[in-house]
Amino acid sequence: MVTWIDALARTRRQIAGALSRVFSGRAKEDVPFEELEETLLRADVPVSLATRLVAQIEEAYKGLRVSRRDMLRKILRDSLARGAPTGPFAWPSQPRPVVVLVVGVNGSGKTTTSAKLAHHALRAGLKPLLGATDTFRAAGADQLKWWADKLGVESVAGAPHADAAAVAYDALDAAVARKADVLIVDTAGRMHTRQPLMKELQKVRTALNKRIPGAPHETWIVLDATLGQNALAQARVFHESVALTGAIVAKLDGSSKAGFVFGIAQELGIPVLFAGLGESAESLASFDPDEFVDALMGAEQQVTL
Ligand SMILES: Nc1nc2c(ncn2[C@@H]2O[C@H](COP(=O)(O)OP(=O)(O)OP(=O)(O)O)[C@@H](O)[C@H]2O)c(=O)[nH]1
Ligand SMILES: [Mg+2]
Repeated sequence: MVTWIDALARTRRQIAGALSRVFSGRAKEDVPFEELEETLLRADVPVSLATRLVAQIEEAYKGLRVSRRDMLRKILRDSLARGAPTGPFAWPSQPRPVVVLVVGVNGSGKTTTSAKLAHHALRAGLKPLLGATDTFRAAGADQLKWWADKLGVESVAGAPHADAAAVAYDALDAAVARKADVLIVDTAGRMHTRQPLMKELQKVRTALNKRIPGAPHETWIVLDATLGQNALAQARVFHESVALTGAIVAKLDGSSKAGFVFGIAQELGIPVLFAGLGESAESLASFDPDEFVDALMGAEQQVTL
């Protein structure tokens, strides 16, 4: 199991040097504030947050040296707090089934994440069902089916080029008939700039809502962390079309731009619920702002070395 410390190693390496100089400087004149700002931006921390951080650290330089690290940690931590759930994600006890629509661009990690969510539900003692509405590519359904078999979970998939909305409807029908607690609906991810995808997602939502009013109860976007800020721009487009209720950051383990996570809550106002820290079914971690910030800043000795 990959840990937060491992997963954030690449981003941490980017900012460690600058942080170390900021924490160890004796006088304000010794501190490379500009370098700090540049480094934060390179790690895809949003501009507004980086600017505020540097200004506050400059201000705090008048105070005790020991407080700088805590102050930085607090600012970063607070900026993640907006709309964030308190504590690890727990599946709601109502309604049954809970319907989760998983969306995102090509290759962002939707299918893998859908499988990880099914595994998470299984571990919580629930019965998940996976719906494969990616009928655009034959391999899309096969990949989800492979995961379903591996996890011992039931799945419903459509024939290649079948209507995605009809498959979603059938999957929810099956989830009700088989008394599933959670239905996870994986979707196709062609380019977000192409209108057909947004139209298709809207049709999928309408079909789910037709079968159970109120469904889907959650619409989660899977963002590829290696894309950094670019993933945020994509999320905005989805948010306008399908009203996202949460974000999952996939591939955090391969990213050196994890600072973009700060922008999700700030700019989209949706909570980050999970992070993918690896490729296995177990590698989905409930998003923990404290662990995230601590892993980003590193332990004291790691940064000041
Ligand atoms: N290291 C790592 N790899 C991941 C993670 N999540 C997904 N991947 C990998 O990313 C690649 C793409 O994942 P998919 O789940 O197929 O992405 P998708 O969004 O379903 O792709 P399309 O259906 O083609 O749009 C696969 O090789 C996954 O194993 C993660 O958290 N960490
Ligand atoms: Mg897929």
